[in-house]
Amino acid sequence: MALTIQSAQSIFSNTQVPSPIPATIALFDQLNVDDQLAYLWYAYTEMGKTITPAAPGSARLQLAEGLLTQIKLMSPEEQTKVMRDLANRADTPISRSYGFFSVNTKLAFWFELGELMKKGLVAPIPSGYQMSPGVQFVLEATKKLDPGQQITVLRNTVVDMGFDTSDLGPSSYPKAVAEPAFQRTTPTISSVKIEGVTEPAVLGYIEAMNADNFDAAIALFTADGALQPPFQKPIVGREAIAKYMREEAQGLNMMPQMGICDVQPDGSKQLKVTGVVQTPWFGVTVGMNISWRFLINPEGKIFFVAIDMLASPQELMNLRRV
Ligand code: EQ3
Repeated sequence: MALTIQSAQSIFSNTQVPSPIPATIALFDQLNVDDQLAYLWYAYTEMGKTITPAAPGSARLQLAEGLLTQIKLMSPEEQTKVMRDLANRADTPISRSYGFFSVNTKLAFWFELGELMKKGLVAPIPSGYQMSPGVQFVLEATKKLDPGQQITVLRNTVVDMGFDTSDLGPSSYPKAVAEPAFQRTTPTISSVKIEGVTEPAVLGYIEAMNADNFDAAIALFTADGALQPPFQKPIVGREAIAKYMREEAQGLNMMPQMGICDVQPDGSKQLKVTGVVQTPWFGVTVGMNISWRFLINPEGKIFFVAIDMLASPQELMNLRRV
């Protein structure tokens, strides 16, 4: 029977439990725009007491420099309006430019705005701002998350801001820019051992990703293979996966721990691997508990891999088959 992405998506689905991350983002989405911006400020500064992101490199900041310079020259009222427009996903020139940024450039843009807010060069949260009960509720919910989940909430809310450029025609696309590299601060994890897993495609995938060798990782996929990032639809085909990896998978440290492998009657294999991933934004200070669900075709190529954020550390041990 031919493998399909739809059937691949459901492998080991019975081991998945609801994640508190989308639940927290749903609460955030219900806040009005000023409360959203205030929530992000309080969540970010609270988080900053224990963990702080690494400053983005100058090459990355350069991509956001045009917008940041415009914003610095504005009056505090105009600056606040820009931030509201971004959170509202309004159709304005700045919100459009932001919409075209890659995920890491969006994060770098807000990182820098946060620094400028601290220095008083960009309008802070209005001084008379009274935290609404809604903001307090979402902050309480956020405190219950582990640090890996907290940074995922922050990341995903920032990524969703700005005008949605996906429906705009190619004539409105800005000139393509090369994605700056993330400098690795820790030695590359080269030899991978996963308790219960010896599948070469899986071990090769992790090794290639840990070296940012995306060409090698892509070569392990079938031509019609797919990668499904957390809370997203599958990205299909080698070219699309390669583009995604260059933009979003640089500098990650992947530390798979254990897994199971089921061989199917047609010779394909279904594997579930659990472990920890670190992002270059927070280095070794934050580990995200995740699982990889692989479907390997009978020829040993990756047809599908889904990456899921685990709901709790207990899920690292959850390798049930049924
Ligand atoms: C200024 C301030 C504070 C207030 C203002 O009102 C509003 C905003 C937005 C503000 C600023 C907020 C800032 C600066 C937030 C910064 C957040 C950051 C840097 C978050 C970074 C998070 C990174 C994460 C969650 C990375 C996760 C990566 C994963 C899980 C990777 C998984 C992958 C694996 C394992 C694969 O095998 C394939 C690739 C893939 C990438 C899917």
